[in-house]
Amino acid sequence: MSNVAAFIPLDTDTRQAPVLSPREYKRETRRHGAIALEPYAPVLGAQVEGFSFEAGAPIDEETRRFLYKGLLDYGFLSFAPGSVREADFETFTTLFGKARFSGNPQAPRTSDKSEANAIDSQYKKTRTNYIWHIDQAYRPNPQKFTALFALKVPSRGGDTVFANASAALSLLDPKFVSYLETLTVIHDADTQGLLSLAYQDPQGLAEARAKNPPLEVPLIRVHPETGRKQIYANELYAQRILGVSRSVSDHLLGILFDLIKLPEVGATYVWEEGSVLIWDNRTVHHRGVYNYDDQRRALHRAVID
Ligand SMILES: O=C(O)CCC(=O)C(=O)O
Ligand SMILES: [Fe+2]
Repeated sequence: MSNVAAFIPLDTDTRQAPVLSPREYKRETRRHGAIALEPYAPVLGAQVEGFSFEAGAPIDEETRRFLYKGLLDYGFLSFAPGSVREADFETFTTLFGKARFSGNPQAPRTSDKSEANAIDSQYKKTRTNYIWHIDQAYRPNPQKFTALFALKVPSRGGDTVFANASAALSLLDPKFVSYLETLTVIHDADTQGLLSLAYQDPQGLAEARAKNPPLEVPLIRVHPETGRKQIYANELYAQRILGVSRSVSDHLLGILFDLIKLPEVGATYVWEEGSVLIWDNRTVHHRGVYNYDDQRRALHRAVID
């Protein structure tokens, strides 16, 4: 019995084949001129050193490409306080694509002219950002990247946690992955109440629901730029896998959700005021950590296509 295919990794059975190798994830420091990308967690993220952004000061194309490629390869890039000023945040994000507004009544624009929205505990009372998800995975074309600027952070807690959903998938037996790749899942914005909690007025809610009908999506998605496969189903939006019984759907989704939560494939980002993080929404899943009572936590957020 040496060929037992284990689906859930990292228990005590040493016959399990899959072991994460940080080497596969190119975890070396990468440099371009004065800029260095320092790996953050073993299979996810890099902190950008020696870089500061000035709106109006041109950034050469090679530097922009270096950062863009780093974002694809590492899954997220973080920038220490002082690298990007609050007023320059939105312009900074356009290095990676085009910013578009993506908020709701509880996560409004940061100003009239801004495409960025705020996630501010002073007026955001819904808790859907604390459930593991991929942003907008209930829409046909979710954004490529999401960026956050930390305006106000609790004295302790309020981190954001990330999971490399390609690394998580790689822990499964390839034969099992081949089966999962044949399946689709219904994603719905309101599976955990994202819309019904955010929209208080019935008409606004009806419009938001009509704009975002339930969508059939692949359980496993392929990154269009890197070709890597990723667990696409997530707890915030997945309803059920099609073509199997409710029980099989629940169990398969449970396996995938458990993998996303493994610390081995993840990174915990501890915010400081003024720090910025941008993630590849085609590589990672994420959620906020709600352990800061009634302290204020305010992030500015830009969605980039
Ligand atoms: O509150 C957080 O840390 C996560 C926020 C989030 O999900 C988002 O900005 O898309
Ligand atoms: Fe999110």
